Amino acid sequence: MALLIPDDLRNINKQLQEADVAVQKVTGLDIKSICKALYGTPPLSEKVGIVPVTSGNGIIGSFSASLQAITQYFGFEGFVTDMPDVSGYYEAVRNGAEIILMADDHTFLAHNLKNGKIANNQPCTGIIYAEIASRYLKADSKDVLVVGLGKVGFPGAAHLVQKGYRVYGYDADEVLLKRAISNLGVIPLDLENPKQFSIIFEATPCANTIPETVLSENCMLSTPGIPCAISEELRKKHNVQLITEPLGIGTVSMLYSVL
Ligand code: NAI
Ligand code: 2YC
Ligand code: MG
Repeated sequence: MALLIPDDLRNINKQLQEADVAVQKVTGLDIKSICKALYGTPPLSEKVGIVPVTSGNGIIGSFSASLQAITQYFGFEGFVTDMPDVSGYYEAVRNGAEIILMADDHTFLAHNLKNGKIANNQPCTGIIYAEIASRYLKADSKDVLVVGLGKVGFPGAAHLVQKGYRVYGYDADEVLLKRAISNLGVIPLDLENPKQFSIIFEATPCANTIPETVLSENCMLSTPGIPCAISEELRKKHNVQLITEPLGIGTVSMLYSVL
């Protein structure tokens, strides 16, 4: 699993604000409204206990602090426990947490202790970035390209199929591409005769995964992928409307999904 590094999370509030402005520009809605459209109920400042976890590669500097900033930005009451791991979980519950947020190297979860609902960051991230992509006001058709059909990309592609989009897909892993074709009816992108798209959703841990040949002018690229899927030079050349952010958009999708 591709792990965040502290540098990805620098100025998380600024990154969140910039992403929110970009989402509003391309969809007409802010991130909170996208979440409300996706999941319904808005938050009532639920108490969110953020528990640092030391397993595996250990605590990522500013990960918990970033989660607290993210919960506050979206109207939740987040607090980070003093202790990590089991002691931290106990501390969170004892201090009135309604929702637990915690992550090891493989799973980042949100668990609502009141209603029992539980969410995983990977599908929640895929679904919200796909939803944002589907709401591009200047889309020229219902065609969308999905690059990366893994733990984030596949749920995102499934969401777009369910919304009635014609989903073209590509993944470097033949097995995962075949799975998306057979399970979702995704149309394999013909790299020999690529077509241009006004909506692109990318979820890979690699840079430069979007060939210039698929970019239409002013197209939208919605991508949680780190590093970014296109260079700043290519983005400017085709005036690509880029929606990307390292942690907050996926996290608020998790939180709304357990309300
Ligand atoms: P994954 O490993 O499950 O899926 C990535 C897929 O991309 C794989 O199937 C791989 O074959 C494919 N791929 C790699 N290079 C490619 C290329 N050049 N062209 C086409 N396909 C290529 O990873 P996962 O969990 O889906 O995460 C994807 C990315 O999203 C990672 O960078 C991860 O760090 C990031 N992420 C970001 C979040 C956010 O909130 N911004 C939240 C969760 C994950
Ligand atoms: O600081 C801590 O509590 C660490 N145990 C957190 C580990 C998070 C590992 N996951 C990731 O870095 C990525 C994020 C994009 C969210 C999902 N996976
Ligand atoms: Mg995000």
